[in-house]
Amino acid sequence: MIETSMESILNLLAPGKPLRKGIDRVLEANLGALIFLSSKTEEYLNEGLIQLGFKIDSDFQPEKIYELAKMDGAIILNTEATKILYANVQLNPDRSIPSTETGMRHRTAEKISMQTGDIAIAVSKRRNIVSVFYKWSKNELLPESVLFARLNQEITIAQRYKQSFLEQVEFLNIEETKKKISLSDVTETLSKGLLTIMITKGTDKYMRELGEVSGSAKLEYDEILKSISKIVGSIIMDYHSEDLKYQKAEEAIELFEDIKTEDLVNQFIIAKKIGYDVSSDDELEEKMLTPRGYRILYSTKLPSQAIKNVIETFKTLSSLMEASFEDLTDVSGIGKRRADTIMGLLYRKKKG
Ligand code: 3AT
Ligand code: 3AT
Ligand code: MN
Repeated sequence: MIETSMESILNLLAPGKPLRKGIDRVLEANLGALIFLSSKTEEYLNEGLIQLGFKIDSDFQPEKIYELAKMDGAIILNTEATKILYANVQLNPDRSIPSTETGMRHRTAEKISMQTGDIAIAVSKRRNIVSVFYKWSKNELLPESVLFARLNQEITIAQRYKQSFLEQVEFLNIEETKKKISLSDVTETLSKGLLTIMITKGTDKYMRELGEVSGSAKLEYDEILKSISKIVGSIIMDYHSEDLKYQKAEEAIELFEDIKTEDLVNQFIIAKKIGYDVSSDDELEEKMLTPRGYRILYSTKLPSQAIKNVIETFKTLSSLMEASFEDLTDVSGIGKRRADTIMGLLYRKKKG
């Protein structure tokens, strides 16, 4: 993931980080603060953009922010928030810059951030909220308890989708042995899997803000993304109209990278993404497909090249199911141990 600037800012402000601790102290004491993370302090002083104030010049400590917030004016930090440079500073951003805020502290924070491209944080005394201004964007920091509740709520929703997806996969597992899979079975399964991934990914905004305190939700998040992406990817590779050349199953999800959220429930669009141009429900249900066998093979620890060789040899899961031990060991990359593993899998699949 690319680290955007707002992301690194929220990281500086994650619960437990020193800057956030300082701000939390200010909030608890019902004080306000205006904190400016200045990148060119000397230049700003010369331009009159900032007007001192007391020189502090010390390492950042949360308690100091609280003490300094008792004074009027702004507190100036370096951009990494590791040093407190000045306090009781008057900020004079360009008056002609428009602002959508009302109070002076918030207007000043918004304007100076637009003017300089630096970060300004307004801690509201009256409303007990923290607003982070960066260039043209504003983010309100939610209290940890609220973030935590929302994160857990959304992870719970993701878990429900995951469950429903896995039930649908189980249905595919059974139907595949009877060789009756319709295109609509496949698109419905993919739809559920892709929704699970999308909902799970949606929780990362809370996790970014919560940082290290995301706790077990973070583990669940990683688990869902890893396991579900692999299954969804191997279903795509099983049923796509062409044999795709991805090394890892989860890479196949890139076919859906540009799909709009609302299209994740559109069976025709999903069908099209996996290479089938259909326009009616009847076509979706009547088009019968045969899996190649990627999903069952990716469920093992076999290296992807060996999997590729097996698929190239047998083409479909049904002809793979007919393979003998010797047929398997004839495949390049498949020795006796691997052939054994595959035979065991196929045996269990035949028994249903
Ligand atoms: P007290 O210390 O409260 O008697 P003060 O002169 O220190 O008065 P404050 O800083 O408490 O004043 O601010 C009171 C209001 O004045 C709040 C804000 O609307 C306005 N204000 C404060 N600082 C500025 C500023 N730099 N530019 C424009 N308005 C300001
Ligand atoms: P609250 O929500 O009331 O905390 P506000 O945006 O309504 O914030 P105020 O006008 O009440 O802001 O001002 C509160 C304090 O903010 C007053 C002063 O200490 C500081 N402040 C306001 N404008 C400036 C400025 N231009 N430079 C430095 N400090 C300022
Ligand atoms: Mn006010």
